[in-house]
Amino acid sequence: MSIKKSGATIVFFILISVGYANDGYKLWLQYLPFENKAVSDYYRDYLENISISGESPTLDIIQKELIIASEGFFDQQVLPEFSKTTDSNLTWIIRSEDLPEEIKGKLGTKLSEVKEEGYWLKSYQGKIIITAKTDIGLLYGTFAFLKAIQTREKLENLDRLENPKIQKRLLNHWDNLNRTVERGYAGFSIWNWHRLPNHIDQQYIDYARANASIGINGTSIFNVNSNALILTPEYLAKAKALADAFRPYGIKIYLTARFNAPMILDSLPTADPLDPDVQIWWKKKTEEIYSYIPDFGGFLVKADSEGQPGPHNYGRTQADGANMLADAVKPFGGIVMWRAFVYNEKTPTDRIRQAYDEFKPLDGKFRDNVIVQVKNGPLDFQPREPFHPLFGAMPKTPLMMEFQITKEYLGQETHWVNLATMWREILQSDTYAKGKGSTVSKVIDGSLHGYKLTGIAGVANIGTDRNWTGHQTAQADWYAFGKLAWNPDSNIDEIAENWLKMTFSNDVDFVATSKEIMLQSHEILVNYMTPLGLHHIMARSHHWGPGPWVTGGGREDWTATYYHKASEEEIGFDRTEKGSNALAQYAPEWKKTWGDADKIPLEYLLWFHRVSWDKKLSTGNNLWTEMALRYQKGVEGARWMQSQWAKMEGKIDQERYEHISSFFKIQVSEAEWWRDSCLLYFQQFSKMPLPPGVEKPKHVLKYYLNFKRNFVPGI
Ligand code: GCW
Repeated sequence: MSIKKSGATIVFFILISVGYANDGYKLWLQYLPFENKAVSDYYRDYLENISISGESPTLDIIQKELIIASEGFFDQQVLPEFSKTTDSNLTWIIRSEDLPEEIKGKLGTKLSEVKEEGYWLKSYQGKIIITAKTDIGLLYGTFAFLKAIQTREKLENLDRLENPKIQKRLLNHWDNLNRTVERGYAGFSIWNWHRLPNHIDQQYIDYARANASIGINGTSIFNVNSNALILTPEYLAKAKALADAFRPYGIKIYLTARFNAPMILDSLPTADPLDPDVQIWWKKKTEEIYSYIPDFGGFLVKADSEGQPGPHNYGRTQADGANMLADAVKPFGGIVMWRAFVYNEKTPTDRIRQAYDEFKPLDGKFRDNVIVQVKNGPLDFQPREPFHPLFGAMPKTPLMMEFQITKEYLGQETHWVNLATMWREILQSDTYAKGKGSTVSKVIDGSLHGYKLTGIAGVANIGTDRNWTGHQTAQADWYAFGKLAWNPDSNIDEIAENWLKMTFSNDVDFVATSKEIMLQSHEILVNYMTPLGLHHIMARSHHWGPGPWVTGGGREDWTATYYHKASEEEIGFDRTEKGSNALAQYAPEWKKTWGDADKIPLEYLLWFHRVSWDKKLSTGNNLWTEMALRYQKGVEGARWMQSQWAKMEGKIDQERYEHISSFFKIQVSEAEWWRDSCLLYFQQFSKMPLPPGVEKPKHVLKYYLNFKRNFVPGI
């Protein structure tokens, strides 16, 4: 094979090994050998004959990626050769401005639709042209081309012009300087602070490759529960080393800012955002950061929440705090991502209403380089929540989405649950802000309110585990996050299917069966953890496993009983006007359905209503029976997933097959644990027997109440 680029001829001999054990390190960039000669011959033409026009570190990366891909695809020695574009090349990788005039003319005005990070894959007179305005666009286009091959698309008819719909597409790492990861379940932090800045681990490069392959263009490398040390020269030098390594992949570094850093690092008497000395301190600190990282993306801030300092400490608003930092980064083109996850430790009102109550009146009061980062739901990444009512309520303030890729509340990386299903539910929810069809996706891609700044963040699920994410299938959530960040209206069935093909195999049966598992998995998990709108009933602190009995302690809104309020008569949180009226934060259209206990979809029933145990539901069952049957259904669902997976043996490599099989043992037993303990606990209130079809719990309630596990990861 030959890949041609700018003159020089380089010859590589690369030995191919196929069929060896696969630990999953290569993620969806497996580039597995073609299944037969016909397929191999078909793609060989396009892969043998590639030209790359120009010179840059990013183009070098493209060249390397094509070599890696060819090594994987072809079970033979590879002989790449690089030279300038000639007519004989079948695949061209070329900036649009460098296209020959004749071709530019033929491609017409559509070429101008390709924006900064966009690309166009175009089959043209027997060639594939990968063109873009920028080298990063070419990198994205190359990954799209390789994906088309990995998923066995026909290339002759390719005509794919893509631009990202969201500008800032970030991972948020909750990684600490001691390398623990808050809510991380895949080992330790991949950032080896001790060895940085001099040692750039190969894993950083592979991290950047993986992210670039799905269009992620930013990363906040440090926990939002921040440590001011990250802003000191010692750590800035380390962050700079990462920024330098990531730059050619189109990835910018962002840092979390601890609000009282001026007091901690330089003994200022205050961190009041309106104090001129504090403002000067941040300006100087920002200048210093930019002297290390000239394209530093900006700050991510968690303030006035869960013990983090913030503007409240000085009687100031969230806008005062955000604007102070925004002014500091403004001259350098930086932004501030200010989190809306703000709630008071005294629980003055229903916790889920507090962010809206605080931020809504501030709409329009933020600088234009501030974007407010809002979690998908108003509580905290529960298995199911309605969308956050701030979406649609802040027309004058750009809002970005925060999803949690790491599965703090969804099985902590040992359960197979496809998060894209849950994310779609949120993204396609209608805010009705401008009438029907005002979906959350349109809020965050900026089209609904005309936001100038748009963004999305995913709390990373990445660690030092060989397969990066703990569960092999949790890689799918990282992948899907990137795809939905690029286009929040993407089809999640296709995302799942492509991920399976790229990661494991194109075998039709394998893809169909595994996709079905993925698409059902979220509803199954909701059933065995939090059916009917139950929420926050997990164990205290480490949040692993069930804990509907969690009560007392320092904070009411960190207990389970605060949320389910079970009594002998009823259960659920009344959020209608008779209760906390959090429902009023949504558009009136929602009041009609969600406000009525008889009309509300059962998925949200106990989120918004207190319901008596014997109330007859639309299914014909009373509440208790429905709850018990749903828990049972969840367990059966987990067993169904397990049995479907068992049929996949032999269709993929044995190592990953077995890895996933053994995780199913955990998932099924934990599903039973959730069912048994929650039903036994709630039965104390309902005082009704388990309906037929629901298995008898394995232990008595006392066993579950006393169950303790030491050293659960992630805290
Ligand atoms: O869900 C909670 C987590 C905290 C996290 C917090 C947040 C980083 O339990 O660990 O802190 O959310 O999002 O700030």
